[in-house]
Amino acid sequence: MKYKILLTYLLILLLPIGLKADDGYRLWLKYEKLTDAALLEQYRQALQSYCVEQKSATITALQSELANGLKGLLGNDVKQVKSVNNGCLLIGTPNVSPLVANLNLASQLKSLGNEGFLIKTVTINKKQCTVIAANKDIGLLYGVFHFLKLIQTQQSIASLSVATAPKIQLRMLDHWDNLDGSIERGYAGTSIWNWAELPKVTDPRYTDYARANASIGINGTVLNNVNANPKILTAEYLPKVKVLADVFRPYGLKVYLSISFSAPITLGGLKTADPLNADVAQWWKAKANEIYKLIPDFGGFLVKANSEGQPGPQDYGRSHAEGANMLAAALQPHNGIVMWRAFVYNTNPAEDRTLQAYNGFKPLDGKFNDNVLVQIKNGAIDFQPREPFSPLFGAMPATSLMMEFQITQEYLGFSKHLVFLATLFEETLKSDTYAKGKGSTVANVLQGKYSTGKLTGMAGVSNIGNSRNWCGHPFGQANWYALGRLAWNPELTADTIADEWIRMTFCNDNEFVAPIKTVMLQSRENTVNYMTPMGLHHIMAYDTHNGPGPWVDTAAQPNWKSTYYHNASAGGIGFNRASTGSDAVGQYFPPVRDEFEKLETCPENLLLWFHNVKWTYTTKSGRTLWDALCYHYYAGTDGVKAMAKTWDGVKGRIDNETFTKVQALLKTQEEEAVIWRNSCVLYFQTFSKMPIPAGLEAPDKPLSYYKGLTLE
Ligand code: BDP
Repeated sequence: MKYKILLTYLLILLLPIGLKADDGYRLWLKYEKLTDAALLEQYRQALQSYCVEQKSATITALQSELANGLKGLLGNDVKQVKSVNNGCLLIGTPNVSPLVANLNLASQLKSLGNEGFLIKTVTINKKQCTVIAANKDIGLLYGVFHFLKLIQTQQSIASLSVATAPKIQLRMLDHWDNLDGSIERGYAGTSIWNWAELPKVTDPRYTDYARANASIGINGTVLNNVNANPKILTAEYLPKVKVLADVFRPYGLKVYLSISFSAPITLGGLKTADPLNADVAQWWKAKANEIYKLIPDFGGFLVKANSEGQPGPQDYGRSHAEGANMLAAALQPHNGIVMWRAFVYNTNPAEDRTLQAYNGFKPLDGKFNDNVLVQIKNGAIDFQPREPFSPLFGAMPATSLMMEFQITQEYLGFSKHLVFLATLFEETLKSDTYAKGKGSTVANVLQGKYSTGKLTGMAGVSNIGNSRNWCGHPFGQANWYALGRLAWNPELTADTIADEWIRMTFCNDNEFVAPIKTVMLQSRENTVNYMTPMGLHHIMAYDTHNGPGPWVDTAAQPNWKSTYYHNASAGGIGFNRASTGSDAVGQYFPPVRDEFEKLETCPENLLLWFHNVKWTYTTKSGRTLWDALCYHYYAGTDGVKAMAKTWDGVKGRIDNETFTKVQALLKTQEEEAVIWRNSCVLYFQTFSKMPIPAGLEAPDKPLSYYKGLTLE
């Protein structure tokens, strides 16, 4: 017995430092001391000192990040020096730092713009050093984060030659935060912006927010909900916004605001918000001047207009372009921009909702001012677990287009389900629009390769709240991380991103990294399977979107009903969007159009998005549609079970606090996946009248039970 107690004590003493309780606050910037002694020695040799010859707020931020990061990772202080010696990390821009200027990097820096950077192993006065060079200080900060990542992920820094620059200009987080602290579709607590305390009190969390964004290259933040409260533009709120902009500035993070199009009426007391009215234009000009006086580098406006009840130019018979251009003219003298959302659809059930954004915006191609971007959601409906890419990408070659992804999991299990969204993002980005022939992927469109528009952008609707670990689910952080990485380089793979994130967030132990990467990469397909397989969509609980609701048949507008989308009947299931139906396929270029058009060539994971299919239709697996659908639902729940089992298997490899939290969340996910599966299978069975295939576990409760359930 005594020995047992002694052994337990010994084991506790032997636990590596990395296993101490972790509340997730530090995100992927943990900087825990490396445990591999040999590697540690190599890094210490290569990093004996660092040298920075310039000063600015960004440089101060960079120095503090570097000093803290290296102290954490290496376990010792790395001293700052004035002249280089062996093992020195030199950081600077050639126009300010003489030591960097001597390295003649001009030709290599030329193509890297304001935000790119070089990291190279160099010899200076016969001393072996590493240089981080850039054209601007912000490039240096990005370079330092990249360099720290190399160490966090335990890569060799012995002979480096990194040159990278962002492929997309505007890399944005959109907060749907309301001024009362609530967050539309937010599941990680309330807003991190404490409007009541601002501008007097500045929460240190704002700096950590900026650090995290800079570490992944995000350079813009929209602070407030697209369903905008006009008050954000008042003299009461703008000084609060200014304080946030001041905190974020050294980190290269610009502030933007969502505006309400009718603000000239609600705030300005005008009788109209007609964009062609001179007083209205003048009101916005004066408002822009007022903002820029406080925030000289203010980014601009994000606008939801004539969508879901929001005011807009169409209220006055004007077009979206006329509305956007009027605002753009007010911002243009200050170099501000307008992000005008294409998420616009009406209540008319006769016109397929998926057609409407394209039909409304394509005719406006070429009509927007140079400082306007049209912001398009990844799919034509609304952030579903799987949608085909929006046909608008590729359809507006004379307009600057930007992507809007949703990081917060409105339709994917909130912060209760582990769903790594990088695979969803990657699937969209890799989709080929064929706008300019083969290879015209959405990623290429977003890089502006085929456009005469001048701006490029990618935004993610944030999943951040004031919960201690920022995103609620510990794996929710990975989706914030993924958005930043893909906005910097939309050609990255989900695999690479998962690998980096796991190593930085948890550990480099391969017995952990490999299985958990598999979990992450399979997680989204599991969710598609237990929620909306084979192209089903928008069949979740009404309004809350929490849990299944395929039976939802009454709603404030017809195209909010589940039955509108799945069309299940004795004859089959799915939305006919082929040329015999709504002809949504006609919005795509051939050969995509032809592929979607025909039942035989339509990808089965989008089958019911484009077709109404008989229950007895033979799918590629040889199964009837009904059987195939059932198998997908069961594969989804089996997949979650497998994820939970894998997680159980890594116990002891990370801290217990995070381990038990994720374990409990996976349990909830498993339960909710079964609820999704049973609800959908039982409900659709009332139409197919076919048995659940033999060997699949029968639902334990009747449909009426599931219809009465409300998920927490
Ligand atoms: C939907 C959300 C709604 C948003 C809207 C939007 O349900 O809360 O306001 O999108 O993007 O996904 O404007």
